[in-house]
Amino acid sequence: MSARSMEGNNQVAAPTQARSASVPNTKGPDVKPRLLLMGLRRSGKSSIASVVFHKMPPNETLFLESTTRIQKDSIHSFMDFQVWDFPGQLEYFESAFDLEDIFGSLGALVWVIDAQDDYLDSVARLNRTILTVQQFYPGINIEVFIHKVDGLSDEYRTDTFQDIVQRISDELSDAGYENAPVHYYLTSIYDYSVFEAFSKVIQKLIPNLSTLENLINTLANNCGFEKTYLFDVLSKIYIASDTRPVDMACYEMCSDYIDVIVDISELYSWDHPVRKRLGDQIQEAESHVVLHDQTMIHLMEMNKYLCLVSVIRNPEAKDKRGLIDMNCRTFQDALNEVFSRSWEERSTAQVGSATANK
Ligand SMILES: Nc1nc2c(ncn2[C@@H]2O[C@H](COP(=O)(O)OP(=O)(O)OP(=O)(O)O)[C@@H](O)[C@H]2O)c(=O)[nH]1
Ligand SMILES: [Mg+2]
Repeated sequence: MSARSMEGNNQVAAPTQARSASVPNTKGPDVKPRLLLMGLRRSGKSSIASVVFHKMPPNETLFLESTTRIQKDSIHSFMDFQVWDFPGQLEYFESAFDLEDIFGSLGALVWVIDAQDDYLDSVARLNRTILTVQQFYPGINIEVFIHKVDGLSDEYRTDTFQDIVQRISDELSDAGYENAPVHYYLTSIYDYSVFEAFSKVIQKLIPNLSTLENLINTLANNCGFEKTYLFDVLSKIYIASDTRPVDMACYEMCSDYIDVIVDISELYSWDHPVRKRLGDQIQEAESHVVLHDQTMIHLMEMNKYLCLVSVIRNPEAKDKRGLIDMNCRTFQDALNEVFSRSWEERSTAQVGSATANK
């Protein structure tokens, strides 16, 4: 197993910058999609940003202080984007705020509702926000995170979900919006749901998503993969997958496997004084494991930011590793063409693009 070069590459490059809300810096050629995290105080906005983008262990969010200024995070990854974490209850529709500065950039508004608390006030504010945003910025996706559901029973969770959806859609249809782009997710930082939800939010902002999905579908069909995810290694959100139904257990397994490989890489990829290279080495990490039930997980690093993780249940797959690797390399070439950016310049050796069928 060559587990090199996974470590250290996927930095959230710019540190969190706290800037006064009244002097946003969105002018100029900065066209990064922007994710706005809004909602009432203590609903969990900063916790979500810290857990997903800064690898903070969920328990440590208990010590987060209340946000007093808009926290602007620039995320440099396969796609550059910004995450703005707002203080709760901020009256950004007051004249002190320039709406164009906040909503004027293509992206998503993520509204976080604390489902363990009384949510009526939050829903009312969200309705006001949606109506304003729809009026002036209809291109913004509105993503509602019904959050902290870890503390709720399954039944109560479903009831809460339905009640919130009903209250929002009633208000919107009264105002004449039948098909407003509002999507709902049940989330918690204590399981994978918040990563899954963020994956869906980010995917809507990727211009080439359907091309990526088509490529992954072709690869998965040719190799007999049960499920394939293209992960952003640092945040472990997946930016695309094949279009078969999402299976949370598969996602969790793949996500955990990335952790294993990153840990091994960090432990063993330091420069050993007496270690000699025996020959040319593949740049990217590549690894697989076969579990007790014969399920194979196959991981291949695609570039500085992304890795492809597949679940294979076909018992013959183990004998066809060479073919799987070759198909994944062909996929890698196609992927890097899709994201033709400077960081893929190193892939000079272009292999033929024929995909071999299994
Ligand atoms: N049970 C549970 N608690 C959570 C979850 N997410 C966040 N919390 C807790 O909620 C509390 C508030 O979290 P913050 O992230 O500071 O909330 P915020 O929305 O940023 O609050 P303001 O900055 O004041 O607007 C913290 O004690 C977190 O530990 C979750 O998914 N489940
Ligand atoms: Mg906060």
